[in-house]
Amino acid sequence: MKFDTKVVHSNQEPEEPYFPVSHPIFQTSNFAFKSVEHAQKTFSKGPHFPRDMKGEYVYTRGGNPTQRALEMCVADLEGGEEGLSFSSGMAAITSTLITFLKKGDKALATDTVYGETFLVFDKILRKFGIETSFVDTSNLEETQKLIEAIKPKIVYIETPANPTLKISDIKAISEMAHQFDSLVIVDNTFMSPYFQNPLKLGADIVIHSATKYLAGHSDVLGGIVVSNSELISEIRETLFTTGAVLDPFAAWLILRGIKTLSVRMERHQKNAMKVAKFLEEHEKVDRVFYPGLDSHPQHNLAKKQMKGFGGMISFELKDGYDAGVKLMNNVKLCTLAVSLGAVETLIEHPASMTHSMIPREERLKAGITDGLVRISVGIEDVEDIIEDLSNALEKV
Ligand code: LCS
Repeated sequence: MKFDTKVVHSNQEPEEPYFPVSHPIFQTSNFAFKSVEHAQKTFSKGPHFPRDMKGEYVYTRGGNPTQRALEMCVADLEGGEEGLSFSSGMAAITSTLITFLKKGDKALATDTVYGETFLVFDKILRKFGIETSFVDTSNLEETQKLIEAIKPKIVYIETPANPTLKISDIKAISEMAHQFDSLVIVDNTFMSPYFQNPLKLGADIVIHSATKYLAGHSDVLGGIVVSNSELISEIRETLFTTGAVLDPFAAWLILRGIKTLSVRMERHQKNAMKVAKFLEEHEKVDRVFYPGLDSHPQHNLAKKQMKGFGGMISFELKDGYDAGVKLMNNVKLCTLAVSLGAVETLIEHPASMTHSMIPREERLKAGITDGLVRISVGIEDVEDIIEDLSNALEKV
């Protein structure tokens, strides 16, 4: 099946006995055994799930057919062997990291990762004796130097990064990291599997906050990890033990969202390109960061490793922090909210909102300036989005 067919059908074949067209929600905490022998056979399989998993479920913390349909659907979309679902993107990230890191290990991460991802590395893992070095992974020379110096167990890349839209070269970094047997993990939330497939570029593990483009409607939280079956089995043991599982209804909502992923991503991108061009011309805007613009510092890399440029834009207002606050307080159609990747246009000011927990100096070093604004361009009529931004910018 081609990608646009997979989003609709992958792992959701109508099945016996009722052949429902919409995949069922298995809203159950546990599964009955026909006999002790059946129970023994089921328990003996451990954390390794066969691809065609039927009648082998025990307890929804360890697997559920609705979760499984979603996991295998996203695995198909990413070109990986197997997926694993979690209650949120952060649960997926944390569970994956604690599976492979132990006391004394070193990690390397992109300096401008999502705020809470930064805190997992910098606060939680550090507390357990795991040191993370942050670097601008869009700078290959610096990244290579650091990989050689610390020989990290894990190289964690977010590309495009939240919220600077800096792009890191997944293929080149994977090659560097693999010389030291590091595991390369890529957060692919911003592009979705429609526009970027990190495993095909050499990464070992891909992670999504399914809350964003995969689900797409601002109505559910979830996280997905995709990799080979061996690594997924290891992460599944962590998930089963620590318990950040995705509820079956939430899994179903994400599966439903994915059915329109291709058509939504096309529209997000078309609208974002027009909004980015409008902002680039605006007198109150200093700079616009959108991978689709010629002016983006890694525009050529974006064209090489991504199939499109997505729906996320960030831009710098000339008048800094206060201008950002004024813009936020004057938009009407654009919703002032965190999160991203939804049908609605969402706007936020990282310095006063999502990244306010990062010390100012560190924030500035990572390129998150006081006047930086992030916009997740929705699928509304683009003229309405531009009119709203234009009106609000007049008041800045
Ligand atoms: N990775 C990226 C790139 C994200 O943007 C987020 C959330 C996460 C992981 C975590 O996923 P969650 O646990 O929320 O499902 N980003 C958010 C943001 O920029 N504003 O609010 C949430």
